[in-house]
Amino acid sequence: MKKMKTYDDLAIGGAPPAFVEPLHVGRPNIGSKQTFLNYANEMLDRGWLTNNGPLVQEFEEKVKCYLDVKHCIAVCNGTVALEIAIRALELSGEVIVPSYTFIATAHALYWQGIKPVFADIDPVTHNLDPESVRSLITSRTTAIIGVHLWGRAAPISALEEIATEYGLQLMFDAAHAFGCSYNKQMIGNYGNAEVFSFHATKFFNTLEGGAVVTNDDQIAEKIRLMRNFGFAGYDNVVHPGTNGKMTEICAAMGLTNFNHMQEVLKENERCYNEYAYLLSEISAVRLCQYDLHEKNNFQYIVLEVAQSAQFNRDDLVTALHAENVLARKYFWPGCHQMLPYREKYPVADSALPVTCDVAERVIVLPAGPLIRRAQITVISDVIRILSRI
Ligand code: T4K
Repeated sequence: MKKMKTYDDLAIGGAPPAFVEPLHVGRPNIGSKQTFLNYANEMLDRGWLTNNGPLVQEFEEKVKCYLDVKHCIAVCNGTVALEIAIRALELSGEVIVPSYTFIATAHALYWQGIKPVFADIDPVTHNLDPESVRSLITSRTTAIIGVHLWGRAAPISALEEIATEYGLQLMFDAAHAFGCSYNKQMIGNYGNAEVFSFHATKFFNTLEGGAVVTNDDQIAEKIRLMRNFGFAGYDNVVHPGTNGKMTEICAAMGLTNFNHMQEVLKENERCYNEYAYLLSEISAVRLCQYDLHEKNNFQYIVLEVAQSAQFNRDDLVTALHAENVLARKYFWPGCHQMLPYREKYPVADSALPVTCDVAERVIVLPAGPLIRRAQITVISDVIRILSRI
């Protein structure tokens, strides 16, 4: 009979770590090295390295077709994509965003002199709570930025309704949601514009990179100009712009990874299902669900430690790190508690109870094609042992 493992079998209980090499969250998904190198070779032979080169143009066409969206403007990263979109939509004053997101969502506003106003989230979806959004609208509010956290769509219809009712712009930070859908339509088609990150750690990466996508011709034109300092031809600057261009080598990685995306998706789903199976009987944790009627990229394995559990999230992080499983506390603390914002929002904690609670209980586990079932079994065993103590 298989011997039941105990606390002493954990590395924090004295045993050696389960893994010699660390298991990371966010290992990059990399397609065929040869294809990438071929693109790189062609690029070097051509001597065209950046500034809207042929690989960037081909990449933008692929993204447009894949999402069935009218315009894709590829940029150097997701944060700059947010900043340019915010500029192009002429947001000002106050903009409502979730506090439970990566700090870039808030910084992209603050960096441009706009006040991020933090709304609370839904405890199950971890996305904006429309009622909280509604309660924060003032005469200074110009927009709402929803985040499709973990690739799960923000409450798009409810936010559209609020935006229409109050005459606000609506944008989405879709950094996590490439390849995901809402009401059977690809994310990228909602609001005035949506922004993707193609960072190395994302489901789909271009090393560093991002894109703004929109179905609005005028906004697209403006963003395209703003990405390149506002130049409309030689010597003619028509907008205040920045250097937001995607390089050719990044587009080469994107084109390479397009060929590989379905494989990654299949592996991500396999990994998710294995976690779901092995964790299903541990009541101390809840694995966040994806809506199986929609397209999902299954990039994130997100666990909530139950309030009633014998251990807390930080205990679990400590136990996993001791085994060399480098789980992460995304996104703790909420943006409103980070140094640049906390003095400005001294009462935010009481206004954002769900954010504070979720941020204390969520842990993100290593996932993706490189993670094997045997490793998931060990991770699940660690959680099982902790929950028995
Ligand atoms: N909006 C949202 C909702 C976002 O989540 C993000 C980015 C953005 C906007 C902004 O988009 P970008 O400007 O970044 O395009 C990471 C990423 O750097 C960041 O892109 C991402 N969100 C965030 C959720 O995660 P960190 O501070 O956790 O990165 P780091 O260096 O700790 O790496 C994370 C893990 O990935 C580690 O376990 C190691 C592994 N890793 C990382 C890299 C870069 C690798 O194995 N290989 C690599 O090359 O922010």
